[in-house]
Amino acid sequence: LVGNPELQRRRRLMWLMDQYLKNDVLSIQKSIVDHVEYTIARSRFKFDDFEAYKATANSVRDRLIESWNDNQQFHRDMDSKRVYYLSMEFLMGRSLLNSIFNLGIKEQYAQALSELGYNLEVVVEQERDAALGNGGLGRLAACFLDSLATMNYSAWGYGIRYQYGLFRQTLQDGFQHEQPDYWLNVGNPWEIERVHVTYPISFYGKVEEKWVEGTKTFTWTPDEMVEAVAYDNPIPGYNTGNTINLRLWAAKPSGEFDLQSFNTGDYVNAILSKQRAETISNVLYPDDRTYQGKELRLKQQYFFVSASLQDIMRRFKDHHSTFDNFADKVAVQLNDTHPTIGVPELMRLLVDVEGLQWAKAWDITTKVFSITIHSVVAETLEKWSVELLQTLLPRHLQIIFKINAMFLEEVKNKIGNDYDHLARLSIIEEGEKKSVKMGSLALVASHTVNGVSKLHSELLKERVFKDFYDIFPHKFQNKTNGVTQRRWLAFCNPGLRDMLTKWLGTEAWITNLDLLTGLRQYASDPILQKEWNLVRRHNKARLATYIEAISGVKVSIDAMFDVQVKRIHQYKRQLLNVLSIIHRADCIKNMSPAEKTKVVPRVCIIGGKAAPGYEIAKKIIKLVTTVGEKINNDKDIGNLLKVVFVPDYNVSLAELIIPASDLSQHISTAGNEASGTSNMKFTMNGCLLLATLSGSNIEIQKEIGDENIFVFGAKPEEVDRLRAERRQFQPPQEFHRIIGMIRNGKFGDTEYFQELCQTVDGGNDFYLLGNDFSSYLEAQAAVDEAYVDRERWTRMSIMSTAGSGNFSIDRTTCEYAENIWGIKPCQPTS
Ligand code: IMP
Ligand code: B1N
Repeated sequence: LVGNPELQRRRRLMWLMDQYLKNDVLSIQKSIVDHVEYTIARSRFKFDDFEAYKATANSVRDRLIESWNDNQQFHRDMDSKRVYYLSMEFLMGRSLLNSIFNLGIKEQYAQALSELGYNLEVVVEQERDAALGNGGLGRLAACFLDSLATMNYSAWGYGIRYQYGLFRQTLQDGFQHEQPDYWLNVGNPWEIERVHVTYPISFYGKVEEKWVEGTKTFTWTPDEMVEAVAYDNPIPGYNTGNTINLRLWAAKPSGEFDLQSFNTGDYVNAILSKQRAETISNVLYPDDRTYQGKELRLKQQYFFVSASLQDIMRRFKDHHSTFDNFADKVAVQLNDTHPTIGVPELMRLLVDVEGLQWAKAWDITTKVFSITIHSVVAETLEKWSVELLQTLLPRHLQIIFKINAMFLEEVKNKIGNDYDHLARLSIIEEGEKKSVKMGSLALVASHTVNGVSKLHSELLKERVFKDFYDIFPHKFQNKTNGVTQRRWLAFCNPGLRDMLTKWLGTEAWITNLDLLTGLRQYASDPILQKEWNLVRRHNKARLATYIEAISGVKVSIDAMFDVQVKRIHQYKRQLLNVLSIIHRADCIKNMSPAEKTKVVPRVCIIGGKAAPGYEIAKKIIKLVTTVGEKINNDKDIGNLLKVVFVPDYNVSLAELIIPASDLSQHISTAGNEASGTSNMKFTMNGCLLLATLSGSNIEIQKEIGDENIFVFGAKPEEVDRLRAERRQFQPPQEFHRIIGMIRNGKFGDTEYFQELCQTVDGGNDFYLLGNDFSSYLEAQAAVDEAYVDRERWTRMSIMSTAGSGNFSIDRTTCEYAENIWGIKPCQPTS
């Protein structure tokens, strides 16, 4: 041994790595102050709350890295099959509380900080949200990661490290203004930059065909090249060492083009032009659901998908010399059509770069990909013009044409030469401007496609992808969304968490949410009811304090907190909510003092962002704020009704609002919301739903029982007919009257609101506000009636929580793992 320096070195390394960081209070304190001094270079005698946050985060990061390293090594050794979740958006929110909670060291951190003179609750508030997503789709991706880690799957997320996340919303004079969210300005302790994990990503240029030894080969000579640099974000599972990875790519100028561009003699401009590379990962597109066909967006998609696939193949090749069992080790989930360019990219990498035969490569590709669709109508599915693809990704366009030709040849054998039918199936949309239908491309290449709620998955089969369903019925599945009960119950609602654990006699519900049904037997128990309401009042008080701080409006926690928070969209019908608020205010004003004593006081809370170019949505925000101003200052109404618009709704605000809500509204036109996920979060937290027959509302109703939810409005199967007949439909008098009030300037800005009012004029009313108005008001009356019966309301609230087990993302994840990905949980001890 003495003579063998290499063995000595290894011995020493083993000894040095022998111990993990300790998690007793003293060790944690030591690591926090060490980071104060050595990482952020402040003095341990003087650091503020923000610096305390940074030091704390860094000390948690050290612990995450330990389990991240172990976990990656374990799965490397096991050569386990992995799922790769490709998503343009990951709406992670904050990490500190999530991490220490999942690592099981929250109490120690709270005490450690407290003894140092800091308050954990204040410290966690210093963190900026990671808002790399628009709403439901991005938050779903984040919930998946939490669940995959918790349930010991081998999984990676791949996405883009946007410099600017979703814009911050401010209100000026009641109008939405957008501010850039430069979230990285203050540093991001949760990421690990991997300067050496980089891949070249090419754009533009031309393709040359050559015959080499009897086969045609293709050489793509690009005109632009950037580098994708990896940033790893460790995602800890709850109560397990399984810390998985979210790898986000940032664009950097590529070294490869130095020679060419720098020989021009124009050194400064050459540098400037290289800087443009970085714009690719600069900004998250703030539109959800509308597709715009912008070149930069396609560049972003190709950029992150190509980097991810190159990385996946590199990892596979570390262990395997051929691609024969690639599909046994790799599953790639496409989060909506956004990463679909991965299909021709994998084909290109396998055929052009790795030299596989087309047929072999196609066989692999179709075994690897599966896709989740989140849209409800074909019109919102992405299409890219052939012209743009030809310019930006010429080789991919060739591959897409070939995939299409082979596919159409195959279906011709089944359906014959019915050209209309073939045209509908074709991946290429013909017409004046040809385009590539990304949904169709993904469907042809994927072994499985799924919708996100039962109703939505049926709609995919019957409408959106009917032609594909007819020929590939076996590809279609449903996977109803879920949410993680760790973030959305256990740590955003600590009062309820402790109570659940006490009444169920176990904490196991944190990883097995079905156990909540155990609560049903106590739903009428006066002791539980009392404790339940105490917790709820405490949560409402927290929110009331926040509301007063941001808006100056004082709200009573005895009032019903009636909440609608989500992106502002016409189909989500915030306007319907506002109309009923105006109606309520008007009724109250016309009441006698005796009648007023019977009114259930309400605080109507509305929040959400409008896409910057979505004028109608912005007008809705202005209407809410104007109506709020008027009502809140009306002495005749007083505390019976308050209306608050909470600006900059984000994940952290959702964590404050959801546990404090009595009623929440999910009132999109029937069938128009693919699923919805905040409805699940509200239900889990004991908030009652006022809901239409849309998306997962239907499944929630089934789980918690008809008597515990307020459902109204048209049925999904009636919507087409009602739309077709809307010109003849006469909305109730009340509806006209309220619209008239807005039109006639009761809320000022007469001119500004005209266009908004027109959207619900008989012939225009696409989202059927007029049709559903009466039934909505009836449901609202039923809500009031239930609320005054405290015993009944509390029972309904308990039954909501008790029935929410099915909406744990863990259930969703298991279904994907078993029925789509073919992966099994696996961890060192099992
Ligand atoms: P839903 O559309 O109400 O089902 O919202 C889905 C989820 O997306 C919410 O529970 C939030 O976590 C998140 N979310 C929705 N809108 C926003 C937003 O404007 N900013 C950040 N997160 C949002
Ligand atoms: O995905 C959520 C669902 O719960 C919602 O019902 C659904 O509306 C949402 C383009 C989207 N659909 N489509 C998007 C987002 C960003 C973008 O650029 C489309 N988001 C949804 C989770 O399944």
